[in-house]
Amino acid sequence: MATIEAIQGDITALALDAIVNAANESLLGGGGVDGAIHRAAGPGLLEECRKLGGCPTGEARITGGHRLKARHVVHAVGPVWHGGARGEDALLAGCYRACFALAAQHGIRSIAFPAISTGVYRFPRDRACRIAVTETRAFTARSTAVARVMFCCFDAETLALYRAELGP
Ligand code: AR6
Repeated sequence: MATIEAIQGDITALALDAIVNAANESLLGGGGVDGAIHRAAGPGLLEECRKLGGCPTGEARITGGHRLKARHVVHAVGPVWHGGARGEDALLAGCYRACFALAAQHGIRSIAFPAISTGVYRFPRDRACRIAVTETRAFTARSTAVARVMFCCFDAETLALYRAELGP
């Protein structure tokens, strides 16, 4: 059974096989966790991202980690929250599924996720947290590819949501 845990911290500091980026469709950087990852990884990451030609919402792409301690960055494009009637839940679930599919294909055994879409994209945090945990449990129940999943929360409120959802 995989280990699924929530921690509070800066995802750019984690020495796992992969960290996930909350990117936008251009994959060319931005603010929030995306900006932090690009700053920590150095210009080589942007150079590699340019070659990918973007990524639709609900999907993900993979690059190297460059100057990060993580070997890979999985760039997931979460939905912008428009009230919930524009397929936001399914698009966010699709992001998590796409990240796990890439992890399995690339031999990634440990991976950390930020709370995708819950910053600038305004997805309700509790709802996003339930989707993240549901998709993680579904994947780890059907595949042993990934042994460790970490939810890296930037603030204490988000950490509390994940801890409550994950249970004891
Ligand atoms: N480590 C972990 N989590 C972080 C970090 C960090 N260093 N920095 C921020 N967070 P956001 P989105 C948390 O806005 O909502 C960018 O401009 C943050 O507190 O980064 O998916 C992209 O280019 C929040 O809980 O991503 C896109 O245009 C979570 O990460 C757009 O923002 C996600 O917040 C994507 O918006």
